[in-house]
Amino acid sequence: MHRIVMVLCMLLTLTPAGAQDPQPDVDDRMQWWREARFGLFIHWGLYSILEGEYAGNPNHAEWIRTTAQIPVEEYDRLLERFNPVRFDADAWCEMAADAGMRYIVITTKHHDGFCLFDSKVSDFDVMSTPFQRDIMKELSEAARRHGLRIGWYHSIMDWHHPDYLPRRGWEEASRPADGADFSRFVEYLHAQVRELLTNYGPIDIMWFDGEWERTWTAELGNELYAMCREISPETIINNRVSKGRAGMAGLTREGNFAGDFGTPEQEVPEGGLPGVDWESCITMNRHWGWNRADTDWKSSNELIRLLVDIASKGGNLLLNVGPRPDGTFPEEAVARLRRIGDWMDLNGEAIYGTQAGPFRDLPFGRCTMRPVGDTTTLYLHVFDWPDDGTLTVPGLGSSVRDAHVLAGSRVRPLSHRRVGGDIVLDGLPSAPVHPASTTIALVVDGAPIVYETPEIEAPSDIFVHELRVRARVSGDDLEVRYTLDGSDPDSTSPLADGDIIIDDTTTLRAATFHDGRRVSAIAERSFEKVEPWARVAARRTAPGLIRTRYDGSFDRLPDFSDLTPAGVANVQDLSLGEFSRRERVALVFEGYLMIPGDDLYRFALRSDDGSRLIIDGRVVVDNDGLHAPIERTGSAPLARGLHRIRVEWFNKTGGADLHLGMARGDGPIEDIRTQALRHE
Ligand code: FHN
Repeated sequence: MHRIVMVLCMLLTLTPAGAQDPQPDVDDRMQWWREARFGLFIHWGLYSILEGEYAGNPNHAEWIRTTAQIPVEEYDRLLERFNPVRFDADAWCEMAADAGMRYIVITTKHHDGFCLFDSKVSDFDVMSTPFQRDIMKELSEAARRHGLRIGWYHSIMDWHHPDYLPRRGWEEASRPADGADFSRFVEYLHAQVRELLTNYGPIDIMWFDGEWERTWTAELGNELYAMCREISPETIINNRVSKGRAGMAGLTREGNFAGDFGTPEQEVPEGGLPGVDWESCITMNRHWGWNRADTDWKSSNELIRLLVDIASKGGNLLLNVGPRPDGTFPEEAVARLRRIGDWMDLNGEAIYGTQAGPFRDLPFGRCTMRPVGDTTTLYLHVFDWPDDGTLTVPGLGSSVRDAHVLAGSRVRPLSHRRVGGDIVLDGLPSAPVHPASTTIALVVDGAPIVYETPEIEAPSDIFVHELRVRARVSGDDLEVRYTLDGSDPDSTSPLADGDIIIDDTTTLRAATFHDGRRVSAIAERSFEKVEPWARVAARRTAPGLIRTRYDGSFDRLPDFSDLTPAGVANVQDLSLGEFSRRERVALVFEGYLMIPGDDLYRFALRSDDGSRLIIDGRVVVDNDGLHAPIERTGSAPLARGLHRIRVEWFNKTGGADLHLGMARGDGPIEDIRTQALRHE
């Protein structure tokens, strides 16, 4: 019986569309999107007029109203300057189609609240500018003329509507929230989404954003999702409609969070995620909106490899362009789109409608695949072209029917032979077809059989007493055998068929076996038995921690020794309390953590924005940076008794979050008991 190797995927679950939808409905409406693999993201609006520069600072973009703290009255005057006379929807769509893109997602309204469409419920729209043309109308019609699908990006967060809450901290005084009614804002949001889904023909995607602030809830998100479903059943909706997005990693946390696909941002999930729909949105340079000073453009070859990498993991790439104030695309973007299109002309079949390849990693590049009848075509994307005319495909157990290089009409056949658990291809041309990536099509019988190197799973590489470790590979009739004495595993080595208990410093070496024969490389991982960090002596202690506040605008955790405290308090735990709504603030929590027994302890620190956990003066978790709520973990071997603990945190603007959990040994991560927190 053939085995399909399920590529080990990140321990993430995706709640399919609005959990109430039966899967078949989702599969039907997602089909075109799964085939498409590649779309164009467009960030355009009033902010584009400023080209990223304000008061001598050239590093702004679509957030400029907030990052430059521009008063709303001043920002509104940009309406008079919005007149992109060179905007040509057909030219945009032609460039996207020629690049091999299958859909476009454009900002109908970004966080600044300006609407690029003719809205009957707002005057802060394109009809209040000299341009007076409905951009969504022109673009949706042009897209269909060019065979493209059309999607609307729409921000929930709105820095202009009087009923949106919260206000930006810096403008609370100048733009008070008196009389603001968030439920009235929700009605406004619904009214505009209804306009967008009913006034412009069939809309293929609703791409929500700006969902992270505390006023927007999962309940409101699920309601908005349901409304979109009702108005336009065929429209697919991203996971930012609700509250399920796990930070910039973008995939959907477990729970009842609506959304048809995950939305990693500026990153690509580590491994393939079989059965999960996700799309990475990524900029060509460093900004979403146009920034004239940003010359840090990714090369065309980097962007081609990015598309290949994402497709090889079963995802879509939404590649961004930030048009200039006059409505044209930057020359750098035009050139990149053209070169990507040249590559797609030759290799599109290895991207469109393919699935994640069956290999966890390949030394020479990536792999996408497509089942075809009783065979599977494996598309090997070779980044590093061999100079000896041969290419080894490691661990491929399948029978090969055909192998050839994709080179347009110049298809070039290759010979192939089996060497142990590998397939070796011969007769490769001396030069690659394309410097970014050359595709070799390998047709194999049935579903691919891949002998993966075992994955060695362990909660940590260090331990105090013992560690439970697993060495696993997917596949019905594959075995994993291992050694702990540094020797190579062979057919007589112990089977890894459950927990392997490690109770001394050692290196575990494991390999995959099939019919008594080793068919994979050897995986190895070392584990060290360590002494726990000694407890610290403390004078009399009392419950709780000491929290010190520092006011300021930070992009990273500051050096607190340079700052003057703005307030000190005794607190019960790490709850943010009033600070969950504060901007431009940093907090330091200090005291002791009571540890119940000698062991290895794992810590999970989640925050928005940055944070850091320090125990006995050593950094155990570093979660610094400007980001939405994301969690990072770390571990420390601790002796029974008191240990000095320090948690640093800051929030610049928008949502705020801080949470610390801990686990003993390989137990579950749990909230820290307040009784375990002490201070002198
Ligand atoms: O804040 C926005 C940002 O401006 C941009 O629109 C990105 C694109 O996905 N989304 C938000 C940040 O996650």
